[in-house]
Amino acid sequence: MITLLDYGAGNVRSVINAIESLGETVKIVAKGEDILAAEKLVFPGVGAFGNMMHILRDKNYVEPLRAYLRSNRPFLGICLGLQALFECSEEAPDVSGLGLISGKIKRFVVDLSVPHIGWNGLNFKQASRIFSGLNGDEKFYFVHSYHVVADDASTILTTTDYGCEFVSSIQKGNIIATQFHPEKSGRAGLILLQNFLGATAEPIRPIRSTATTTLAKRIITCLDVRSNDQGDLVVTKGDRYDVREDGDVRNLGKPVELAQRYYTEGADEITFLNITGFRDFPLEDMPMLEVLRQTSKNVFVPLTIGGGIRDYTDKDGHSYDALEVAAEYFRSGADKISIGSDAVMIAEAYLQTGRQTGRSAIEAISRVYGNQAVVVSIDPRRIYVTAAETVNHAVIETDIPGPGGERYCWYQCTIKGGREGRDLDAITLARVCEKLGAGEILLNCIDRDGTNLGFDLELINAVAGAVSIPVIASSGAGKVEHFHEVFTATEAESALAAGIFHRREIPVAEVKKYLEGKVEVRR
Ligand code: 1PR
Repeated sequence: MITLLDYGAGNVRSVINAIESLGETVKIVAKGEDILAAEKLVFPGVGAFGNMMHILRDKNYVEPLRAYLRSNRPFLGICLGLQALFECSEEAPDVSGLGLISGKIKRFVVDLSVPHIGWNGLNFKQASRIFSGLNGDEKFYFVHSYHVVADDASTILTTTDYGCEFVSSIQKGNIIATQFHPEKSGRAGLILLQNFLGATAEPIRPIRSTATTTLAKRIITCLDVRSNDQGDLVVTKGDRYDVREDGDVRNLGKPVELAQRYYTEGADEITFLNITGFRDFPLEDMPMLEVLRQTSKNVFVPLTIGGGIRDYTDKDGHSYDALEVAAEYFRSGADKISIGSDAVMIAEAYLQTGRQTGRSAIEAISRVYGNQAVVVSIDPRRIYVTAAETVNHAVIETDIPGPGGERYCWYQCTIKGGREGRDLDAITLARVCEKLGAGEILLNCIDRDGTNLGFDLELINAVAGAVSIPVIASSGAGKVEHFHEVFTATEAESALAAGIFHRREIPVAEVKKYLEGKVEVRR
């Protein structure tokens, strides 16, 4: 029996699912005594350090947790569950941590995107039983803006390189904690978890084949989901966002089955977009939540869900806010949520008043779940102009002239799945959303969606150059070379594709095989 400390923020479902998939049962802590009575305690922390410590104090978990840790019984902390063990964090300078291990949590100051999101390796500093069965070159999933600076080198189990060498796991007696998420790290993560859960693994110190670790470029598969005219929930695919063919919604498969297939084939992340979310309200659209619940049972890579995340009042006058919608998604197995139409409305309101209200979906969700949990999905289309000064938008000079030979264009934001264009450009939207707390940009492109013509490199360079958060390049992938192109000609951290994977034109593994040796990928 594993005892799991769930303090109510973030995706503990994945941790439970991963542990259960290894044949263990999980008991969730309901009161301080449950912590004291635990035989093995797992503490997955997601979100913001200050919020986590406040909740632990409010629930009177701090002293039982300290007592448990002092007793040297098996403990596995994950992400914030690692950071909580230290004295304090720059994320919330007035809030103290558990102080079990001497050291601090600092924000990344690096010339790279922050948060550090994705699959990175480990430099092994000591032997540990949790490494049994690893060859040393595996990658694990990280998502964080702050990292541990430990005073006592003897506690450091592994480090990882990301513009600097930071502590990625620690061990002190039976207390083990990782900055990365084993429950989201595919097979390697499950091996590590199994080693923690079992008692028999021999301590080993794997040897890496390279001197430093490198963050992999991620390959993301995207499932656009909606009900077809028969009422079945299907994965569909648009051609420049038009998902109908001969009057019917294209049906490319069942969401849970396809997600499972992509996990097995090596996708680094899976994104579900409820593309009619602007009409249907997600909390009334239970099938989508069920898709997440079912998928997260067997798929151990990060899951993002988007569509309909906004404040809403139903026909009976019941009001929900975006935070409640997001909370339901996280509880059902999502690691990140993606906001599309509402992000445009939020940015427009911000640009009009110049004030942050603190109440927008982006601010509210990132405050509770952390910036890394909030993706903003942008649906732009090109608008050609004859000269840069003709519009009050971020205009780029383009190598792909318009129909009238225009050499300039701007990228107009749209809402409601491209149905409505707004007086806002994608570059400004990305900048504002980063300021409000978004942790990642999913950059679609209506002109390229479903065309197989390749990613819009000009768009990606313009947006990636304007923000310091990671950008996911999306729309237009038609061959393996397009992935190489987007990773070498732009700063995109990851590339998302849909049609080529759904139609089995190119399997995920083939994309990775082509990229191997050219750009860093997770094998
Ligand atoms: O606005 O917050 O309710 O979110 C709705 C979400 O649904 C948005 O993220 C929006 O991008 C998405 N969406 C809405 N309508 C469509 C549509 O296609 N009619 N899909 C849609 C967007 C674009 C990508 C696609 C890539 C790769 N899909 O996600 O997967 O373009 O495709 P490709 O590799 O085949 O070219 P809200």
